[in-house]
Amino acid sequence: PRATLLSEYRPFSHLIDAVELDFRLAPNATRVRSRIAFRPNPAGEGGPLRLDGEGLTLISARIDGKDVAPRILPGGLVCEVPDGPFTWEAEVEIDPASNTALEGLYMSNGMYCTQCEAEGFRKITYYPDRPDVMAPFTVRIESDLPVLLSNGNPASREGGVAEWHDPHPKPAYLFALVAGDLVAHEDAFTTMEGREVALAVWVRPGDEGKCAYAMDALIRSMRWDETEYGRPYDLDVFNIVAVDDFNMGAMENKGLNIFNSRYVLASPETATDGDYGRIEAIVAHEYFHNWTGNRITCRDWFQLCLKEGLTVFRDQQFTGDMRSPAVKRIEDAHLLRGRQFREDNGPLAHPVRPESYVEINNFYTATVYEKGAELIGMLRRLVGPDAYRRALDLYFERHDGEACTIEDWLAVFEDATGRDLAQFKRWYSQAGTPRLAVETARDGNALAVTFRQSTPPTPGQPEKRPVVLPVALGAIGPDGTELMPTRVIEVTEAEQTERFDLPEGAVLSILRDFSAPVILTREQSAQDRALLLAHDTDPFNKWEAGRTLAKDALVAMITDDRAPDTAYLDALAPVLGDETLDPAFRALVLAIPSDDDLAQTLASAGTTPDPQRIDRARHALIGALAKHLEEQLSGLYDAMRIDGPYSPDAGDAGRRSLRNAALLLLSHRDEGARADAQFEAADNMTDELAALTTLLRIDRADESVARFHDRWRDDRLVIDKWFSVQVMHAPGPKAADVAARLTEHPAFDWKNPNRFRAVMGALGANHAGFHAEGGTAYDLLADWLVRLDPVNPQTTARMTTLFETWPRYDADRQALMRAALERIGNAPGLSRDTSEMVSRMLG
Ligand code: B3K
Ligand code: ZN
Repeated sequence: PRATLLSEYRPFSHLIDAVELDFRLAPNATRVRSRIAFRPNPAGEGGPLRLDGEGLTLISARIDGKDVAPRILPGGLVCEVPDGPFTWEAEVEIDPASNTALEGLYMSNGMYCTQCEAEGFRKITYYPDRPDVMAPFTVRIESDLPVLLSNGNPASREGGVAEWHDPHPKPAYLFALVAGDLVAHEDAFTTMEGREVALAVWVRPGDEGKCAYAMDALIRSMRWDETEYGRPYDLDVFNIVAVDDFNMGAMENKGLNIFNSRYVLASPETATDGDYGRIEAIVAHEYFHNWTGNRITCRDWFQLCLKEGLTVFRDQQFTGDMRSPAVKRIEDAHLLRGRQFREDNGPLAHPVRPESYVEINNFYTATVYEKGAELIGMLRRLVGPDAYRRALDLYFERHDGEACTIEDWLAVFEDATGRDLAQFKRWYSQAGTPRLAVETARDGNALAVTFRQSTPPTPGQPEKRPVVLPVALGAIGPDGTELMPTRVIEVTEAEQTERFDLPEGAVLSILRDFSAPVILTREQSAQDRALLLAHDTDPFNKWEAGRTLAKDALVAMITDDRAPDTAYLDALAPVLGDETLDPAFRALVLAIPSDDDLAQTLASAGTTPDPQRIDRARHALIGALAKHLEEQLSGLYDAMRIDGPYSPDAGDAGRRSLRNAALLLLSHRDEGARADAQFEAADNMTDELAALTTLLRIDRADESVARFHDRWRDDRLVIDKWFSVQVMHAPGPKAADVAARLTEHPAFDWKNPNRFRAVMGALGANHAGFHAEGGTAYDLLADWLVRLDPVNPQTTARMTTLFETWPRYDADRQALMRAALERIGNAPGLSRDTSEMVSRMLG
């Protein structure tokens, strides 16, 4: 299939004044009638009307009331049309019950729902399915099902018919329809403009007790967007619907957000602190899209980061405000390194604004989302918070109701601040993670700091140019006092030297708050790192110092068979015991770098990672840590205990994460005694699952695994966890067997994306297991991807990325992983989605 190119963008031939849709729902034969008022687009190039359409049976088509016979093509139709305005009417038939791809209109447990982004609307009716065609929609739904929902405000409800009207012009990707036997958890919100909004979270009967947290997160998001961005809600209702079969997290359809049920449903017994946090963040994210995405949308899909990068940045700010900004920043930077750096340093590297795609669904990536959010954060840091807010105000004022580009976005910043962003714009077009090397030279009190930036080549981009790097830095004295508070240096050249007046012994703290998404390389002594771990005033770099010490210790253990570095172990103790520090922060300090993180670190330093050695070294460090800090950990385990009812708030969640981090380490000393007791006594899923995970890690979990299943067999979301943890924490050589055995389990409903990911995603996340000798895990994954592809191309294509790291490994593993990819690539009738991914990975 041909690639779509950014350079080939042309406006659509027509504009749309109004859309009316009429659905008569039936599982295998739903009829959709459309009535669309078109008029020529003055900016268009004229010509016939071309509408997108896929898998539709056309029943009839009329223009201005007269039958027409459009030419049906693969992917759409073409029709001669009058020169002026006209009304298009069509009727099509579709088959939602057979739609396993979960794109367009499909069924999940007897309920109808839609997923249209990016190009699913064309599976519902013939339409210009592109984001720059915006129109107000009126939707009529006919069905016996009790709850019938669509976008906008309810207009009428009579007998088996509901009508909805959405006054805000929108692109088709934001269309949504839901019909089912659902119950609502209701609330209300009054906007800053005095609008009364009826809120509802719709779920299957029986789940209504698990909606309170999502509703609470929604209300807090609505308030926050008003106070922080001045953005009120703009309809009389806001509905959220939870569905079990969903390809991703959630979808921001106007006034009718549709969510994967795992990001809505929560109770203390069934959801972990991590689940609560993700629910809060995703509810906020989808809600924030109402302004950044819906009111102002994207001109074309190349501009995806315009809405996604900005909305991720906004949800990160929100979580920081609701919880701890420091902890949130560390978690986000950690996630960026784990997912986005991995992507950016492999065969799938692409710019934040790609310039070509075969299947756009393959570009909903960590680069577009998370690196896209980092670009917003850098802009904010460069112009300052007040100018950022002014620029955003101008963006909303200038572009409300429009479909925009990155050029529009940057122009707003240039106009609001007077800054030239020409060089900054490279961040949007240049793929790859910049390396920033720092060297210092001293002359008395004058400290010269030289920054050298370079970005390695990525597919299709051999040469890279310097980008704008806001580098936040400060300095700490040898006694731990702050010598230089944070200042931001703008590194714009390939090589640039800055001078500071700092006495002998001062230790620089560079890239505070992770101020740019780069890999910082720097020689620094273990003593200096320990000093920063103990005294840095910047929480990110305090954590980073501990992390670098841990990594250095691990790399020495892996490459030189060294014993665990006691300097690292000693440096941790005072931080763990510092009661002025947030327990959530201390838990992050206690976390050991993951196997994948170490593999990436070794690979980018030019060493071929050996998964078994990495796993052994990591285990040895954990053992040493547990032994060295046993008394302190035991004290923490007792001190962090919470008496009283469970609350998902950040304070309690932080205590549980520190306590459970201690539990995991202590299990290497007590043979799981504490974990056994905790598994029995737990009154919440966070503690129960942490205990189970701990027992799995020391390979003493057989009984608890069985008990957990018996306890939770009727709860889908908890059973997903049951599948996942067994594979994720299986000892390396056993992981593929455990996964294979679980795929035989009667509850392995592989067409459900959550369940499929629970097993196969966990296999990919078990580094030693996935890369175990002989490649059985690669083969198992490949077999299942070949099987899933005809059923659900989108989820299949997404999961092929588990192979994206193949170039890192030794020749044997490379050959095995490539062979697995080739086998997937050669599957007959392979989807466009998966074949694009496989060919990009094989290069
Ligand atoms: N915009 C949707 C993602 C759609 C993915 C399409 N394959 C969710 C979000 O980013 O909020
Ligand atoms: Zn989004």
